[in-house]
Amino acid sequence: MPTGARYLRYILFAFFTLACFYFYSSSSSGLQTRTGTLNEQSSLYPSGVQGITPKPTGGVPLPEADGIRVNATFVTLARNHDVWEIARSIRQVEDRFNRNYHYDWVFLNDQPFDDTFKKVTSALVSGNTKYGLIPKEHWSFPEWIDEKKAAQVRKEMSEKKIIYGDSISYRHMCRYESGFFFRHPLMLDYEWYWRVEPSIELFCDISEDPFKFMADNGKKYSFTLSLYEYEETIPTLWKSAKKFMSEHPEHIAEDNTMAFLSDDNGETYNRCHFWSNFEVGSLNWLRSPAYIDYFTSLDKDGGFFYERWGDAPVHSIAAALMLKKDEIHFFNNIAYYHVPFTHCPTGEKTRLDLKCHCNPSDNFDWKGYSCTSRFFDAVGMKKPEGYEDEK
Ligand SMILES: Nc1nc2c(ncn2[C@@H]2O[C@H](COP(=O)(O)OP(=O)(O)OP(=O)(O)O)[C@@H](O)[C@H]2O)c(=O)[nH]1
Ligand SMILES: [Mg+2]
Repeated sequence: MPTGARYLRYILFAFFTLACFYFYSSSSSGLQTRTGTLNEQSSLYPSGVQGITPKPTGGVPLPEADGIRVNATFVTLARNHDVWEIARSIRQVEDRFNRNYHYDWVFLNDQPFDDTFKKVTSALVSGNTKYGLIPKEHWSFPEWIDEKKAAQVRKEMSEKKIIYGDSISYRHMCRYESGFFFRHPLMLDYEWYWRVEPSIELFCDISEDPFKFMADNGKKYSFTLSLYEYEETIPTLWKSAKKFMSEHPEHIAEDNTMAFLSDDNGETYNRCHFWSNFEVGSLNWLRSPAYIDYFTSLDKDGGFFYERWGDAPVHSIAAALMLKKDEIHFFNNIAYYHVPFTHCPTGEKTRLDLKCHCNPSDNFDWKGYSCTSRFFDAVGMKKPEGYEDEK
């Protein structure tokens, strides 16, 4: 064959390949554009759903998820101005874990998320991102609350300089995290959640999927840090919890972790709680009649507004009373920071294997103000080797 004709055939072949490639890529970006348009037309979504952004297809190729994933999502409650602080958290979660798994991420807000928030977060998350608006009735005073009385409490707490004592929005936030986030329409698609707050840090690789670990091992609630609650924020919380216990004995687990909460077999509360700014847990448990009865009972007692009950003691009391001991898990392997406390795994081998960059002497677990030691005692677990050196 003459050389010129061969070249012509090569050129035609290259042109045809390029044309196919162009057709394919422009049709898939067309799909993205359609989705983008859909995102803006919130009327097409069920109420409370502001938009869904599929995982990014452009840019550097993502590593494939290794192994089987479970039906789980990250969830973050945030305001638009939290964007750069949550961006830092997402980047760490992605680098240490989710880049290999691509789990979705649900963002919830009492105000519509703005374009910057959506653009920045959807670019960072390797899974789908979903943006939800919180319905007004989940973020306002319920009709049984006397707002004048609540305002008086805020004034008094502010005078006493109790942290967030004067804040209305902080109270709505604590009530929402206690009783509603898991019922948002976007969360109904999932069985497991991992709560992430702005400005957290992860210090080690997460080598095992925590969602799958929970599912495979019959766990329903987990924590990395625990501590004592401020007494002034919860003066009647235990009274309310005891009322619930006497009205609903059917919801109390036989093999519970009361010993974590109380030093006198339930008479008084020792204020120990799991720190809920980190949680991996079962949404089905939170949506169960037991938990809903518990939240409804507490909510009617009014302490979210007449005091300043935090979602951390509320979740913790529920987990310790209504779950079996072995359904609560302490993640030693997840090294975590939320101002001002650090959980750095106890055990040098773990820290080296997981490429941790935390200083073990910052580990809060075995210090005086932590309740983790009590948790180990309450569930009969042996404390890890080396814990005495970290006291
Ligand atoms: N949409 C929305 N989110 C809020 C509001 N207040 C707090 N949040 C979010 O709720 C979560 C808990 O609030 P934080 O302000 O972190 O409360 P905290 O952890 O007790 O206190 P810090 O020590 O300040 O972090 C975070 O994810 C916040 O972004 C609010 O008014 N609206
Ligand atoms: Mg926080």
